[in-house]
Amino acid sequence: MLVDEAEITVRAGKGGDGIVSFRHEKYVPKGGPDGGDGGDGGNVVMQAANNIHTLSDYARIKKFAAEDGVNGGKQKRRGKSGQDLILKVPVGTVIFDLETKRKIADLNSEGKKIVIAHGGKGGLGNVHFASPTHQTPTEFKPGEEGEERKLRLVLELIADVGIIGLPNAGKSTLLSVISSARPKIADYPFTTLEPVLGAVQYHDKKFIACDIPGLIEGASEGKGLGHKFLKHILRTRILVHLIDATSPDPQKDYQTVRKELEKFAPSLALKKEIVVLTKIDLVNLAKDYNHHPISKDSNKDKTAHKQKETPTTPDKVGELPKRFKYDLAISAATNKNIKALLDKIVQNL
Ligand SMILES: Nc1nc2c(ncn2[C@@H]2O[C@H](COP(=O)(O)OP(=O)(O)OP(=O)(O)O)[C@@H](O)[C@H]2O)c(=O)[nH]1
Ligand SMILES: [Mg+2]
Repeated sequence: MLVDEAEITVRAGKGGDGIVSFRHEKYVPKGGPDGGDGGDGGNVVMQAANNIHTLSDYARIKKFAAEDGVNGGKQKRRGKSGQDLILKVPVGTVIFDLETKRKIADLNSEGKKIVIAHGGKGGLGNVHFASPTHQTPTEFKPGEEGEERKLRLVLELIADVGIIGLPNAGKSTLLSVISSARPKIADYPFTTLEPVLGAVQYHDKKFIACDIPGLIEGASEGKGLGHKFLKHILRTRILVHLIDATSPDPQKDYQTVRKELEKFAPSLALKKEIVVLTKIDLVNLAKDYNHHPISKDSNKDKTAHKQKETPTTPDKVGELPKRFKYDLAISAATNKNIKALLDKIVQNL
């Protein structure tokens, strides 16, 4: 399961205490102060790493602490500093302070890191408190406590293209056709239970597409599965909105999903969208449907237009919707217009 949220507590190391000590050397019975300083406590650092894919490590263990600094020693020896604790998280992890709800960091690229809790400073040994009039100081400073924070981690996957649509629209099938990803595909709704990323190589362009579980009315408020995963398309640059061409009401299907996008996050609704009718191998291609190409002069639109003249065959289940506006009509089953779709995606990236 893709664990994409976790709540954890992190504690940085406490600084070591400074100590009180006096020199005891042969023939120097009353040596001066020589109590050393404590070492600093270790920081807690969070770092994005490509080889970590989920937050599952943080769902099981909830508390993480960096090493404390060691107390100072005699002969002005400074205690060893505590080691930093480096917590590796998937690229795309957003860190929030659980108490203030404020966003602390967005670890959106490989290697990006942040000190999330600072180690306490080591305390001063009594050697620092000596003066000509105060030669046997017994003062020292204890080490400072390390910072402790409660955090909420949210993974927002990094993808360029989000594939969205109602359950069973054919999203996973499309991803499996354009990338090497092999998401589960089946003829029933909610086959996909968690987002799947696929790397697409098309000519010299490379991009990441994300297939999310189907969206239904109320998804943004928690119905179905989609809402949990809408966050994973927040970072995409383009949405490919799939509409099942065999649907009795494509316009309604389209609006249902659009409404959920708008409710979930206005930024989602503002993203570029390519509206794609799919499964057109299953329908007759009506001559008078309202086709709205994005650009009139590109090749794929010619291909799309050609389709309108495809002769009807007896086993088709219905006709293409007449008044529904879309950019492209494809079939992931026969590969019809898949290249045209990839061209359109690449143009818009
Ligand atoms: N004939 C035909 N069938 C398709 C096409 N695309 C998808 N299908 C079929 O439609 C059904 C649903 O496909 P999926 O890719 O699982 O749909 P999905 O949108 O990922 O569904 P959820 O994950 O449940 O939301 C499967 O039986 C697919 O084989 C297509 O272009 N033509
Ligand atoms: Mg699916």
